[in-house]
Amino acid sequence: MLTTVEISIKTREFPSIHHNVRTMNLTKASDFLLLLLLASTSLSQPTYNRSTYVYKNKVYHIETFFKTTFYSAFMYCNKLGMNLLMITAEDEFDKITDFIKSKVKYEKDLMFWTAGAAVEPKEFHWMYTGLPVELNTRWLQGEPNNLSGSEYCLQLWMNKPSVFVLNDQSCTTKSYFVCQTTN
Ligand SMILES: [Ca+2]
Repeated sequence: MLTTVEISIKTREFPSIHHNVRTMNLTKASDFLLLLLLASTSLSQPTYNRSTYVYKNKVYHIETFFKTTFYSAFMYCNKLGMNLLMITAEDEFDKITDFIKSKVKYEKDLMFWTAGAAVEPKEFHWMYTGLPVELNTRWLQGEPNNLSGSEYCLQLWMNKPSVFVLNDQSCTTKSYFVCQTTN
């Protein structure tokens, strides 16, 4: 005897599950268990995870699982088919830092590498385009300072709770980083 199982699922969020449920006529308990497994597998794979942000025509990946140097962060983003972060507008700075603030807890020295590098001390350009970093109001007061003559890489720094600023930092310092889609 056939048993039809009706399960209410938001089709907009999980269209594949809905499709499978609607087309299955369950004949025995093993089929029902298979259905539950299918549902749990699909539910555990959302479209974007907590570290992904989309704004305008870019997708951003916020890496807070491990800290690394500017160089390794640069290569890691390339491995993902992405670039290290380039912020080219004031609204982009606000949006990406607001997203990070909504996802991470403040801690001392909470920093994120960007793709900014100094062609001369305190003169920052984006590595991928060669264009100058034009976020002059976003530097922490007194930065860039090229401390000890060794700060040639650009980072976002949450220097106090809910406040992000720019800072030049030694490229071998280990910190989190942000990748973005290439465009
Ligand atoms: Ca500095």
